[in-house]
Amino acid sequence: MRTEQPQMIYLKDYQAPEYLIDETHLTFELFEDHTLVHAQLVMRRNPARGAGLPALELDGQQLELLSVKLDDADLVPGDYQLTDSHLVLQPTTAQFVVDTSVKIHPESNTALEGLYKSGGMFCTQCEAEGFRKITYYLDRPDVMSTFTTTVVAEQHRYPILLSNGNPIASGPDEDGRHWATWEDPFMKPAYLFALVAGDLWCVEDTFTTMTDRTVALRIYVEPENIDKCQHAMNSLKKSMRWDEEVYGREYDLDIFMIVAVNDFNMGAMENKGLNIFNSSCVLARAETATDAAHQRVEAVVAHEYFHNWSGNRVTCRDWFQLSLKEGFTVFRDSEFSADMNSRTVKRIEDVAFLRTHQFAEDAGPMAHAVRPDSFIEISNFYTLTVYEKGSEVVRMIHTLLGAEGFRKGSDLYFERHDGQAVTCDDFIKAMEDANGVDLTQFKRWYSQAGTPRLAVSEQYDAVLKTYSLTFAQSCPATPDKVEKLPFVIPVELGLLNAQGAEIPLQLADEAAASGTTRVLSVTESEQTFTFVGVAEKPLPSLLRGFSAPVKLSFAYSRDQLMFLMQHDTDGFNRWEAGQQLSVQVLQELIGQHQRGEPLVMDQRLVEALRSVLGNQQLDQAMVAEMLSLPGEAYLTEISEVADVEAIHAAREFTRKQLADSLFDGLWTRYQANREISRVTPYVAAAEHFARRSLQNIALSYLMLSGQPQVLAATLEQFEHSDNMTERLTALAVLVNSPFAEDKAKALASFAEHFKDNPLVMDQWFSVQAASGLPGGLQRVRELMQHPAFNIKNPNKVRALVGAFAGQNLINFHAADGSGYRFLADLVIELNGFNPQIASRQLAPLTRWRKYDSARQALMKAELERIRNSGELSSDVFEVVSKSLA
Ligand code: B3K
Ligand code: ZN
Repeated sequence: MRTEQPQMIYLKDYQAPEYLIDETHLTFELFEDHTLVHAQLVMRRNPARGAGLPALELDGQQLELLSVKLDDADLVPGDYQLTDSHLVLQPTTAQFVVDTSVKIHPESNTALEGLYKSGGMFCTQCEAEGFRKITYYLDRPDVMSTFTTTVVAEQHRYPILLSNGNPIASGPDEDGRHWATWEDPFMKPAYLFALVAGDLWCVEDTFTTMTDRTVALRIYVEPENIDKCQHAMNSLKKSMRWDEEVYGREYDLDIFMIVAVNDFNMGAMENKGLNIFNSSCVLARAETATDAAHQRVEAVVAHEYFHNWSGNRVTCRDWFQLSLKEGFTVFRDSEFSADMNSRTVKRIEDVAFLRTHQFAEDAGPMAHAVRPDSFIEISNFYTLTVYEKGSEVVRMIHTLLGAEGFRKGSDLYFERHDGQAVTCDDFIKAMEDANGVDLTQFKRWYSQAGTPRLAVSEQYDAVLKTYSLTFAQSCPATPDKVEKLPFVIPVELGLLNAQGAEIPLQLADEAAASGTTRVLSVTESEQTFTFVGVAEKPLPSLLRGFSAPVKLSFAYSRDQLMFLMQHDTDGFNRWEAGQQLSVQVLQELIGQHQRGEPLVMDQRLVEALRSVLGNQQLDQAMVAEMLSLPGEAYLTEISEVADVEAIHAAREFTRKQLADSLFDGLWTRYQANREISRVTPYVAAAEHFARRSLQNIALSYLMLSGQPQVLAATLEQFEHSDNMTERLTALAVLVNSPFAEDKAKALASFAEHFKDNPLVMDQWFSVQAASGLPGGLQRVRELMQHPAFNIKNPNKVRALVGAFAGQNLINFHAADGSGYRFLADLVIELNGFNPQIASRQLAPLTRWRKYDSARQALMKAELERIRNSGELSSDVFEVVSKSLA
C-alpha cells in the first residue's frame, strides 16, 4: 500500500542502469513463520554509463533488512539509506560485491506476488516487479545475471526443492531440514527467477532435441492430481518439436519443469527452466476438464515454453516493450494451435475474442498503444492490447513478408540479440534487415492506440471492365492522442463472380493476371486500387483471415452476405459473412424492441443457417461456429449506446426462432453426434472437439424449444457422459432452462460428486454466475457463501464474480445499479489483499461510456466510491482515476 500519490513512469525517461549484476547467489531458509533470504550480488559499474560512481539504488519492498555488506565490510545504518522502496549504498570501486540478509513473510503474502504460499507449498511470481519483494536487487529486465540458488527447508513438509536451471547439489541439514542448490548459467533478469518448495509428485518424460540432446521433462503437482498431467506433457513435447521445426529453436537446459499451483494471479509464468502454472492451465483429463480446457492447456503450455526464446533468451529492455515478448509469443502459440487443430476455427475464435474484448479496451479509458508511452502500475499493462493486438501486429508482419521472409527475420532477431534485453524497434529492425524492407510507417501500430476503421467502397465500369476499391482509413481519438497518422493495413482479398468462382486478379499497373487472392497494402488515408479485365461486376471478399485488426465496413446486402457464406473460399470470411448477416438481423430486432414494436425476424438468417446445418461436407466445428450468434458483449461493443435489455431480448428472441425453425436439423445432428460419444471413449483431438462442439450448441438451442425429448436427452447426457465437455454443457443447459427441479437436482449431484476438485467447482460456479435468468445477483451472493468459494483464491473470484460481471450482462447491468454496487464492494475488499485481482475485476465498470445516462451515472458513482474508499493500491488507483478522468 502506498502512502503518497503513485507516479506516472514514462518511456521517454528510460536510461540504462548505472550498475550491472554479473552473478547472483541466493540462499533461502524457509520457515513456517518467516523466510530468510541471503543474497550475494557480484556487481560492476555499467561501462555504458561512464566512469563515475553514483549511488547504487537497490529496489526492495516489504523487506526487513537484517544485515548488509559491501565487499567485506559490514555496513551500519549511517552507511546506507533505507526507504519503503530502496536500499541506497555508495560503492567506492567499479567492481564490488553486495551481501544482504532480509526477513520476509511469504506465509502472509495474499497479493500472490514475490514469494508466497499456495496451500502447503512455497512458490514465486516475480514478473513484473515481484523480485523486489524477495530481496534488494536491481529489479529491471535490462539487468541480467546468472543465478545460483540454494533452498533450505524442513524435509518432511517440503521434500521437493526447486529453482531455475540445473540441480547441482543437495543434502541433509540439521533439525530434519534439507537443502538443494540450483544453477542457472543463462543470463536472465530477476523477473524470470523462480523457487518452489513443497510435497509434490511429478510425471516424468524426456525429449530428444534436434541436436540429439536428451532433456528431462517434469510436471510437478500435488499428489491427488498426478493423474491429470498427461495432456500437458504431450502438449509440451509437441511444442518443443514445433519450435524446432517452425522457428529452428532448440531447448537449452538439461531439464524443463512445470509446477501447478492453485493460487495464481494469471495463467502461467515462463520462469527459466521452471515454469509455474495456475493449475487450471496444466491439469486436464476427460472426466474433469472440458475440450476448451484441454485446448487452453495445450496453448498455455506452448506459450510459456515458446517464451524460452521469445522472452527469456531475448528479453525486454524495459516494461514498455512488453509486447516484444508477449505479442510475439501469442502469435507463436496461436500458430501452434492452428497447426495442431483446425486453423480456420482457431482464427475465428481469436478474432471473435479480439473484437469483443480488445476492441472494447481500445475504445475505453485504459486504451493504450501496443507499446505504451507511460504507466503508473505495470501490472495493469498485461492487457489484451499488449497480448492480442500485439500478436495481430506480428501477424501483419508475417502477412506482409510471407512465411519465409518472416522466418529470415526471426532467425536474425534471435541470432543478433541472444542474451540481450531489447526493444520492439530491434525486432522490427531484424525483420527489415533480413528482408530489405522499410517498416517505418508500419511501426505506427506500436505507437498509436485505438482501433482503425476501414471504410471500403466500390466502383465498376462495365465498358472499361475495371473494378475499383477505395479504402478510407481513420482512427478514433484515444486518451493519449487525438490525431492519428495513417497505418499500414494489409488487406487480403479476392473477387467472386456471379457463379461464386474466384476471378484471376490483375491490378491496373500489372502486365497479366496472377492468382485469385492478394494482399493489398493500404498506406494512405484514402487510396484506390483498380483491377482490370473484370468481365462482370464482382462481389469482393475483403480482409480475408482478418488480415488486419480493423473495423471494416462495406455496404453488403443481406443477399450478398448469404452468397459469401456459401461460396467464399476463405473459411474465415464465410463465417464472417454469417456474423455480419446476424448482426444486421439482430440490430433490426434491437430497433424494433426499442420502438416497442413486435419483433419480426428476417427469415433469410434462418434459411442461411438451415443450409449450414445441412451441409455434411463442412467441418463440424465450422458449423458450430456459424450457428453461434454474436455475443451480447460484442453487440454492446459495436453499439453507439448499448441498450442492455434490447440486446438481450433481440438475441434471445433470435435464438428461440432458430431453435423452433431448425429443430429437426439440430435434433438429427445432436443425436448422431451424441451417439458417437456414447460408443467411443473421449479423445482430445480436433475432429472430436468439432463433433462435440456441434452436439453441444445444438443441445443448447434444442432446449429452447421446451420439448420433453430434449429434457430427457439433456438428463441422459448429464448422467452418462464420460467427459466434462458433455456433462458441463448438459448442466449449463439445465441451469438456463425452466425445469427448476431437474436443475436443482443436477447442480446438487454435480457439486457432491466434484466437491474435492477445485477446478471443476470453478466451472460449477461459472455456469450459474453466467446464467441470464432473473435473480442473477442473488444467486451469486448465495454462491459466495458456499464452502467451496474462497475470495482469496483468484480462480474462484474469476469463476464467480468475473463470470457474472463479464458474461451475465443482463443481470450485471440491472437498472437499479445493484450489480455495480456489488462489484465495487468486491473491488474494495480485494484491494486490501490482492491489488492485481482487484484491478482486473474492475474492468467492466470502466466501460461506463457505452451505456445510457442513468447507467453511466450509477457506474461512475461506484467508481467514485472506490476512489474514496481509503488507501488504494497503485493498481486500482490507476484504473479508477483514468476511468474517471
Ligand atoms: N509473462 C507472464 C505474465 C506475467 C504477469 C505479471 N503480472 C505470463 C505470460 O504471458 O506468459
Ligand atoms: Zn506470455
